[in-house]
Amino acid sequence: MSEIFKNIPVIPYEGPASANPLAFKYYDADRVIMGKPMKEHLPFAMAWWHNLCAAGTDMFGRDTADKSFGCEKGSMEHAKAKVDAGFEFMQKLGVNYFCFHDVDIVPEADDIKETNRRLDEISDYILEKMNATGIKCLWGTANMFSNPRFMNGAGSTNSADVYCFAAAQVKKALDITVKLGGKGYVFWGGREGYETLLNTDVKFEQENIANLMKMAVAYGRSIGFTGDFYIEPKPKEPMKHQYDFDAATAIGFLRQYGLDKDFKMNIEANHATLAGHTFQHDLRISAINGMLGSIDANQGDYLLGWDTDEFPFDVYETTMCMYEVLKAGGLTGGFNFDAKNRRPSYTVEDMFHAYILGMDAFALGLIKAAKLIEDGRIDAFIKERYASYSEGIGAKIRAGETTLEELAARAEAMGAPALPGSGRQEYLESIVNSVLFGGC
Ligand code: XUL
Ligand code: CO
Repeated sequence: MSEIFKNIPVIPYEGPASANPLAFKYYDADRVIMGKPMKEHLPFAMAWWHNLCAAGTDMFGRDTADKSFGCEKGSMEHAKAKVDAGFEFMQKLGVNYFCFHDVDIVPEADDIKETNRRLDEISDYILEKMNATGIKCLWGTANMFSNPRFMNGAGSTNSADVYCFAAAQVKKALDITVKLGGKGYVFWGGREGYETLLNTDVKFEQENIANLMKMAVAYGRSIGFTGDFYIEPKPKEPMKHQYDFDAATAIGFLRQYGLDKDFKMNIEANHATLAGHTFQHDLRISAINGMLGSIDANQGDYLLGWDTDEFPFDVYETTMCMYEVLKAGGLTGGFNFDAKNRRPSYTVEDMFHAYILGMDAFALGLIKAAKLIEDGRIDAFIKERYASYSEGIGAKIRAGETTLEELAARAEAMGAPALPGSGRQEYLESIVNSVLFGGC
């Protein structure tokens, strides 16, 4: 097999002073941060769909990039060329994982039996490459949103026949994920929602989604899948309202239907911001519920109200992300670049620049988050902020040993409380800036 990205070398680490566009400035795989090498803190994954399939088509224009890899698109030869390209790409960057949808790795046929045959064939080929390179599968998923049959959803569809097709796709995607040793299996409910409540039975649809997930857990465990199932919350787009709105909503849903032991969250930065949260918020909500599983690493655009899937660039965001990840003791999953080049960045070099940007942005975030934690002032401030609960009546409240009458009597005896301590937001933000930029 000949080299595909001929003008691109293996990407070296050259340090912050380097001006080489094809070198890492901050991602130094073996550098130890808080007792662990960067590559273990940051198990990066390539998203098959954006990197090897998407070529720049948007609502107003066609492809700008050539992702044919010298083959006819839609053929099995092309599917195999994508495998070759993907593995060469990951090896050159030192990316050790990939994520895929069923229809990213093969062209979908009209007959599901033929699609499944193609999946068997391509997964044999992927497995060969995995064994030869040591690259692993982070997670797999089924695309249950592109085919017109899923216009009203997959688990939430009004058609029992379409529901069977959703089940068939989940079953096969699980087979392939297990065959490739995937650590996780994702449900992103792209069309699991509604356009109008006038035609929608929300309770009915949510029960059906939960049942599909229960069957997936039962089947996955029966074929030896020991990893985590993930919900990837997103509030809207393509549907007006999606049921997995954000981490809090998805966690409530999982608990309601008894799925919380098998599922965790796959938090995507741009989905959290679409829900009106920060990325950090959804990570924190997942972490405090013991459900921070994996991350779709990207960012949105503050000027645009949709899912732009940009490569992570904002180091404040990656720092606060890594702060949450370090505090949570790491991820069981990894960091999947669910991100695409901007449409005018259509060359092979751009594909590599994008991953270098993303990996460096997360490496910087990791370095700075570790410094914030080691600095200790933020933790100390938070501890002090709640100090009134560490003794006396506060400690009694925390222990759940008070009654409303007792507290009301205390309030009356006090007359008026002292104002709570200052939140000191500006002071805390200046600590973040001095940790981020202190060395200049
Ligand atoms: C779409 C999205 C998906 C999921 C997998 O917004 O994030 O690509 O990550 O289906
Ligand atoms: Co995603």
